[in-house]
Amino acid sequence: MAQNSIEKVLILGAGGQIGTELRGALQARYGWDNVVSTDLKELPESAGRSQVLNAMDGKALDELVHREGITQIYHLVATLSATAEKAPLPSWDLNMQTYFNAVEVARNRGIRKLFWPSSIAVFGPSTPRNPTPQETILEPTTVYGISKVAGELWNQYAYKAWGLDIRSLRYPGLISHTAPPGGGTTDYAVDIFHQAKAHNAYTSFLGAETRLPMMFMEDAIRATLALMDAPADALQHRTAYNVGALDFTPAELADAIRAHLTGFTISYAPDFRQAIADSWPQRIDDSAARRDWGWQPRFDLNEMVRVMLENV
Ligand code: VAH
Repeated sequence: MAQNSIEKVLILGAGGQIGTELRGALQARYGWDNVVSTDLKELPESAGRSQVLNAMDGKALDELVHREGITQIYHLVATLSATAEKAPLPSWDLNMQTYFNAVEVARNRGIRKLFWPSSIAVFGPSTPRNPTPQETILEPTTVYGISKVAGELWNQYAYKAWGLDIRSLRYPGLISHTAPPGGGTTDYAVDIFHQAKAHNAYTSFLGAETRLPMMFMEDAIRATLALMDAPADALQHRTAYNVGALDFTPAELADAIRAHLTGFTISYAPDFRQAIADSWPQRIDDSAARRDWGWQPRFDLNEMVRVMLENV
């Protein structure tokens, strides 16, 4: 892929589940030296150009953006749903202050495009669950979900008031083998592979019939780059886009794993995360993403399971 040398890309939270894979895709697209990966913790050599940055420190962020001549920012910092419920106010502060720091630096330093992930967590018990439309009721019951609704509305405000080109996807549960589970309610669908390979058994913290929308990380990265590549005037939604790929229950996932790992067993011990999952969609209507910027998932359940078991 031809490298676009005029872009200089900054990733905040590059050590997380999405960042661990997104940084490679961005390096391939813009060139190894044109991507700066940052996180609160030191990143491995394999991350390429990187440095420690606390995204809560707006001054340090501004200095880095100015020094490096950054033109695009991918802001991936957040405390996810289950973890945020254990520390609501600090999680709100982290999710929102880092968001405002990124928006402020985008305004002051002429950042061309800013990506900020939203989530199916913006939906709540009053939202239609099957399927969940692009435009619908957003009454989340988690702090993480509330922060994502707030961010989506700020995306729209910043576009209309300041012309900031902020783009966002309501990611479903993301499944990858390159980063460990990150405190999300959907992360049972990541941990199950690690446990299956180690013990041929898994105890699910969600009940057998809990249907959730999911996506393999390769599809999520492709969706992110396709959204960022879309012409600005093609985007009809400036809050965030629904994107879908898969949906399954823990029982269905276990059956798909058992087709590869004979004798794999699953048991169920639902915990506080069951109530979070029960407030979320079961299936996503992503027709707006397919219409506006050509979204098309590639991984089905069996292909995702095959690749995960090969690589975990
Ligand atoms: C979480 N994986 O479970 C995240 C996601 C679909 C929810 O944002 O919190």
